[in-house]
Amino acid sequence: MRTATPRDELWAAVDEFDAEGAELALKRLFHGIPLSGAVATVVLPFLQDVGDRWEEGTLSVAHEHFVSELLRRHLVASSSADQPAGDTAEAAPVVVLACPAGERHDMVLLCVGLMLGERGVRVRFLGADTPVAAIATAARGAGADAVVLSGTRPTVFSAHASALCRLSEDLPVYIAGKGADPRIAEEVCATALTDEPVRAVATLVGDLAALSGSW
Ligand code: B12
Repeated sequence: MRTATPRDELWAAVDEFDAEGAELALKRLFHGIPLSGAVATVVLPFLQDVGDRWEEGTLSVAHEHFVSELLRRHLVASSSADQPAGDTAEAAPVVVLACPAGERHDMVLLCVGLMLGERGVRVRFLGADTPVAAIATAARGAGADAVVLSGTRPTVFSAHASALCRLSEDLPVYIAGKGADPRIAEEVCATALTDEPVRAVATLVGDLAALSGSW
């Protein structure tokens, strides 16, 4: 008989709404690996399971909400030590991440933000359902070097084409998620990132390093 893996333990705890058991399983899964490794090998595949079970109809709304919040809390807590400090911090580029108005799927964007933070980027995460005007205000206020937006539908971006084109006159705008592709990117004066989060982080870090020479 196959022994239960920590991922099986996590699912068993989630199925029973056992927050303490799920936390323990997450701690085991995250143990001894850097955050980006945990995101790539644990969190994204687990979110994929969530999506698959949702599509199969074997995951209730309550379970989905429970597991999303649990992962969010765990990820944020695990990342708090990773933000740069001191002189390094001042030279580090600033990136604003958000889902435009009407878009609530922000878990993968959160993962991307945490991986960027681990690479030394100063991340300003605005999360779900953020009006483009508010994103522009935050980008100006934070002195951002780039903005990354994610959306599951193309209309999430195209509905704000003129505002996004205005924003892109000031700084590079990237779009990502299932709603992003090169055609929509062109329409909204942005650059489409690959759908693969780890590779997208590498692209962003490369572009930011090229932009801010001192970093
Ligand atoms: C969890 C979930 C929710 C949660 C979101 C929690 C959160 N805070 O993120 C909640 C409950 C809020 C939600 C709400 C809704 N949802 Co929903 N949701 C899902 C679900 C089950 C999982 C999403 C997920 O995290 N998947 C796991 C990740 C790892 O995979 P992924 O999303 O495909 O992303 C991959 C790439 O696209 C990429 N990627 C994604 N984002 C980003 C960002 C960056 C920066 C980068 C680089 C890459 C990247 O990385 C991933 C790995 O390759 C999906 C079903 C599914 N199969 O995905 C539906 C799904 C996305 N939801 C859907 C719908 C319709 C809704 C609702 C409208 C339902 C309703 N009637 O109320 C609402 C409101 C949505 C809104 N206004 O935005 C549809 C979207 C269809 C569409 N394209 O229009 C889906 C596909 C379900 C379905 N088949 O109907 N949902």
